[in-house]
Amino acid sequence: MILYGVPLSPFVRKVLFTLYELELEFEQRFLVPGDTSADFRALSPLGRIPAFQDGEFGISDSSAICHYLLSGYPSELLDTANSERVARAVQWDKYADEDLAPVLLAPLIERLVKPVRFGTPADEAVVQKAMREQIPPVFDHLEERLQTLGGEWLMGPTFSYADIALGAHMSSFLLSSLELDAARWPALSGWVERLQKRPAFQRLCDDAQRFNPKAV
Ligand SMILES: N[C@@H](CCC(=O)N[C@@H](CS)C(=O)NCC(=O)O)C(=O)O
Repeated sequence: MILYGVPLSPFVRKVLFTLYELELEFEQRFLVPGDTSADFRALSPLGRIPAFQDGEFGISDSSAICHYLLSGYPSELLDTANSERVARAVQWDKYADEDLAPVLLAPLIERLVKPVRFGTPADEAVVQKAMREQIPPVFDHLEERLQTLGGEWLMGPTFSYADIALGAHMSSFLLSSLELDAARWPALSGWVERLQKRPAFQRLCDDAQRFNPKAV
């Protein structure tokens, strides 16, 4: 199996999280969005990362890749024969990509991508604006959902693919060295603490923090 992309991308980290939780062997080919190599463009015509190859089969899009892995390697992460659980996991996955990821993008670019990849400093005004205006409504919603669900994890007492999908994007918040206000968001803070204890999660955070830009 080959994973194309760099761990600075939260979408690449979603696939890394799944691969690490499933304990699968794979090779990583580091390339950035827009790379023009023919093998990558055959998998990702729009030049987006991540892309993935497994033997004859290849595909791009983090969710598509993860569902391929979840179906091919049965685990406790998702019972792919249970239509209700699959639908719920897809709902969380889409929420994470469409609502959480966009509000964490600016801090991620300023605090991680700029210093790690380009060696340039963060524009702190951009980070503070996101913290003040864009992030709180999304965290308020997550807090309300987690309190209503009342469990340890998003889909019950067991860690699941839903936690991977949301957790991969939440790692952007932590990698941007932002502080989660536990008084305002206690359930969300508890969930993040549980997430941080998972070796697979620690590993993908290390991958992003220690990423060597010369590898591209
Ligand atoms: N829906 C895609 C989104 C992937 C994506 O937007 N990746 C970014 C990097 S974080 C990218 O390649 N952007 C370049 C572009 O959109 O042209 C997925 O889940 O993989």
